[in-house]
Amino acid sequence: MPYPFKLPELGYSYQALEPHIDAQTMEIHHQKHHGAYVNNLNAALEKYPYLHGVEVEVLLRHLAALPAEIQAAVRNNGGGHLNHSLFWRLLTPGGAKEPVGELKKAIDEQFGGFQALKEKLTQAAMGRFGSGWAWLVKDPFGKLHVLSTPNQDNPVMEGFTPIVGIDVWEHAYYLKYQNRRADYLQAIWNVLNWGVAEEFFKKA
Ligand code: MN3
Repeated sequence: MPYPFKLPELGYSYQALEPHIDAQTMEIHHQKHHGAYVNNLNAALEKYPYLHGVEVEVLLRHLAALPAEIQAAVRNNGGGHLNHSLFWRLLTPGGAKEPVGELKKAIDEQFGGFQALKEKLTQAAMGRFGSGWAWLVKDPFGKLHVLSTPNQDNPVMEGFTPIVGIDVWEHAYYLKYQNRRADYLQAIWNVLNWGVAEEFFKKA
């Protein structure tokens, strides 16, 4: 959905991911952090009606073509909006707790199994200095990659399609885990919905 962008409903309660991700973190993360990205993105685009029909993925793929004065705002807030919209979907309660279907097959073939993928994703997430994201992505030629991005950059900016994204900004875990990013990353596997990841993989 293009401009005006709206904060999507989670589709589940803020408590739903307890005890792995606490309700207060979810509420602040969704309403305040994601809410601010949406408001700031809309504010940046307000003066540019010719961009009002454009989806956020397309804006992010073509940042260099945007008016110079809004490139940074669209990168940070458009990225923030897209990243979190994907993240809430991937955390939807229920679903498979490990890879299924076509995605499982690709992970087994390309990484040697789920355990090996988990280790790679955890490494990418631990290795991201400061704020950013760890990702499982698909390239345009059908291959999977694990990578990390700084700040709110999304892999679509580099031509990849996101399959799984893990938010490693401190706001995603600090209230419950404080500085212990590793503990948050251990807990995240309990709440990732691999059925949704499989949908993203098949659409890519
Ligand atoms: Mn976040």
